[in-house]
Amino acid sequence: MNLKTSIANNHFEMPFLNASGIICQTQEELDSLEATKELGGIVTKSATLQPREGNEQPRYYDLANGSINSMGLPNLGYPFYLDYVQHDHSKPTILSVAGMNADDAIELMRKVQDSDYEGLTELNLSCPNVIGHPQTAYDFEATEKILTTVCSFFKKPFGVKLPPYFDLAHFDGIAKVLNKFPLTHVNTINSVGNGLVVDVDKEQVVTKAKGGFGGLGGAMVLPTALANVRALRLRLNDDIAIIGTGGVTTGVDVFAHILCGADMVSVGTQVIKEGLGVYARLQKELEEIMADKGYESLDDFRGKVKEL
Ligand code: RRO
Repeated sequence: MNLKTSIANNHFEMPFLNASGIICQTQEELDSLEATKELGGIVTKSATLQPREGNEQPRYYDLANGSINSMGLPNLGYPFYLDYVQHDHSKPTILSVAGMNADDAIELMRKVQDSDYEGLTELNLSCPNVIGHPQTAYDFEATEKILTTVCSFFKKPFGVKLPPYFDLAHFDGIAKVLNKFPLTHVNTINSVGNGLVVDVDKEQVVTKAKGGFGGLGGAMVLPTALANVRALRLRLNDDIAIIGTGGVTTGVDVFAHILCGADMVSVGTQVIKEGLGVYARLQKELEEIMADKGYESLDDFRGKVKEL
């Protein structure tokens, strides 16, 4: 069975990634990703210009059908992650960066451009949890403006991390913007922003920052994630790859993401629930469903979901 895949000139032995933010903040966590043989690549925590502690605790809450988080971008600051990705690794890296505003995002991309790093960078335009900062990619004009500036100087391979969209007009709108730029990939979806989980026994919300509003992930977001992968695959230029993120708990879910058009699939909440051993299970289950259907490579079914 061949599970190889690629994004631009970056070749991955396996289609599985960690979702940014999941076990990728510290050197020790990144080392544990590197040691996970079923992972095709390593994605860093979104790096900001300055190190950040993130939001007050509690900021992650486990649910039967997913999770809610209000982490608030805790990270060690971009120099650490930019240094990390410039070391030799056994698999490709994706350096995630997130500005607190447009100027920050542009400055971060300049730092990457000026470095010796030649791997993939991912500009996170969709963090839902920074107090007082809306998700950039819901504002198409602002997104176009940032990408126009970035592309005026950034000559390395990069993609963007998107929030989920919920209206066909919005899929049209964001795709029209993204197709103007030489992106390697889009990563869809970030968590479903500003959900609210209520503990009815305590009559209280479950996370501290922003009055309990936070990003939803895990099984409950799978249909939204598949819709975004499919809708963007139908609209984006063919040379823009898609990383499908959201709602994966089984190898069958990975299969569904790829069937909708994903080139790679990343996993967040389920890694928190189950640990890094999840990837061996996902690989086994993906290979089982592919074998049942007589498929030998991801190309055999990628993007081929049928309509009625
Ligand atoms: O750190 C976070 O709160 C966070 C980020 Br940057 C993100 O992109 N998505 C998310 O669910 N949480």
